[in-house]
Amino acid sequence: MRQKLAAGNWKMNGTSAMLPELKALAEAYGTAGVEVLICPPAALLHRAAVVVSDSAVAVGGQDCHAAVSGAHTGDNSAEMLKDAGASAVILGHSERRTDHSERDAAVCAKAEAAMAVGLTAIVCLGESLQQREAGETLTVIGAQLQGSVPDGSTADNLVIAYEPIWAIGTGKVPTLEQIGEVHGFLRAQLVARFGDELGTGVRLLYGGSVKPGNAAEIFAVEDVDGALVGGASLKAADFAPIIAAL
Ligand code: G2H
Repeated sequence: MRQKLAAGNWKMNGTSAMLPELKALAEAYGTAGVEVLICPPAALLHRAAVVVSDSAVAVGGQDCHAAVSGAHTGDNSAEMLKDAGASAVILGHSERRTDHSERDAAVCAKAEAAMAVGLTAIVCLGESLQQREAGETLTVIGAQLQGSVPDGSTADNLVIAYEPIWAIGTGKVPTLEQIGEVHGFLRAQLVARFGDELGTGVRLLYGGSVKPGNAAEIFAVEDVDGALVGGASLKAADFAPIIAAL
C-alpha cells in the first residue's frame, strides 16, 4: 500500500515572512494519515524545519549537487540539505533542466548523492507541448525515466513526479486520460526495470497546475499517489484542501 504524498514546491518564493503559512499547515495536518512535504528555498530550509518539528509535516530541498563537497560556489550538497532538516529533495524539475541545462545523467548523479545520505529523491519528468503534439510523450518520458533514475533506487528513496512542462504554472492540465496513460506507462516501466516489489512500491506524483478545484479528480486516477504542487502550496488555505482531497 503506497502512502499518499502531497509535496509543495515553493520554487524561488518565500522568506521568513512565509513561515506562518507553514506553521498553520503543520498545526492543521500534523497528525493526518497523508505524508505532507514542503520544499522551500534552501535559504529557508532550516528555519522551515524548525517550524514543522513536532508535526508530521516534513521539509525538503529543491535541488542538490552531485558532489559531497568542494569548489561549487552557490551549490548545496545532499548532506547539507539533510543537516538543515530535509528528508527529501526535488531533482530534475523542468525549471532546473531549462534554467541550468540539467540533463538526465546529471539528475541521476544528484539522485545517487541524495540517496547516499538518506534523502528521498523526487525525480521530475515531463514532456514539452511540442513533444506531446508530435506524439512523442511516452518516448520522452521513458528516456527520462531510464536516464534520471539510479539503479540503486528503492521504494523508500525514490518518488517520481510526472510534470508536463506545458502544464506548469499555466493553469492548463492534461486530461485525466492523459495523466492515467503516463502514470500507467511509468508504473509498467518501473516494474520492467526493477521488478514487482520496487516497481509497484514507488510513488508516482502528478504535478502541473494542481489546485483545490481539480485535485480530487486527479487523485482518483489510477497510479496517481499524490501531487507535486507549486503555486497552490504557497498558502495553507490553498494547500490544505489539496491535502484533504488525497
Ligand atoms: C509544477 C508545479 C510544482 P505549479 O512545476 O512542481 O508547479 O503547481 O505551479 O504548476
